[in-house]
Amino acid sequence: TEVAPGAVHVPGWLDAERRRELLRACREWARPPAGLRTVRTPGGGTMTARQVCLGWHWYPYAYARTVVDGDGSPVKPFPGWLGELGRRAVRDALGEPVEAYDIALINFYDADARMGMHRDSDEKSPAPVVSLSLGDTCVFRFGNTETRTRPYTDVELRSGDLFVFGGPSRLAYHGVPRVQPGTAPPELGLTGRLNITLRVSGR
Ligand code: MD3
Ligand code: FE
Repeated sequence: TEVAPGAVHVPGWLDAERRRELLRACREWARPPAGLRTVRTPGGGTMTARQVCLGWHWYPYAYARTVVDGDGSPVKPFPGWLGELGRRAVRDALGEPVEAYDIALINFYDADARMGMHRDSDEKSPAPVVSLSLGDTCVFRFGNTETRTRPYTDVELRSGDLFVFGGPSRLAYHGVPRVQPGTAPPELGLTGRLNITLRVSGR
């Protein structure tokens, strides 16, 4: 479903085996060193979703090769198989080829976590962002390129969903106003929500 130009939602895109594989991998990546951390913004705020990065380390508002705002370790490598999954996602959703992905940001949301309206503009490539969701359903708010306010469209993202943001949607404001606790499919064995975004650094 095209939610806006270049923004395509593909519910249930990940098959059951892929969901289990991705969750197992996320649990590995969450472990220290360079594991899951709480992100603090320069204004003194704290992000409620905790994060781990692969390939390039994101911190507000730049990329580095080490966990400059955490334990200082080198960022974990970005695996080739994850990049191939991202390229297949873009081919399926948009029907166009894409450069090689080299960044993954993995956000873990517990029942109370949310993400305020923001734009992702720290990457130097216009390549589409690939988003994969696991666990609890969330309300995802997809806005416009001008303001963090209305007009926006609220979409539920469920376990196994793919969302691709390319073209004019690449720089749209977006956020996660809430998670719906206890909505994860029980067979996955995940409490909370995981979101994996794949990006091209352009470096
Ligand atoms: C639209 N993550 O990691 S996924 C983020 O569910 C982020 O964890 C949310 O926003 C999450 O930056 C939303 C959907 C998403 C991700 C990246 C985008 C939408 C996007 C980049 C550009 C435009
Ligand atoms: Fe974002």
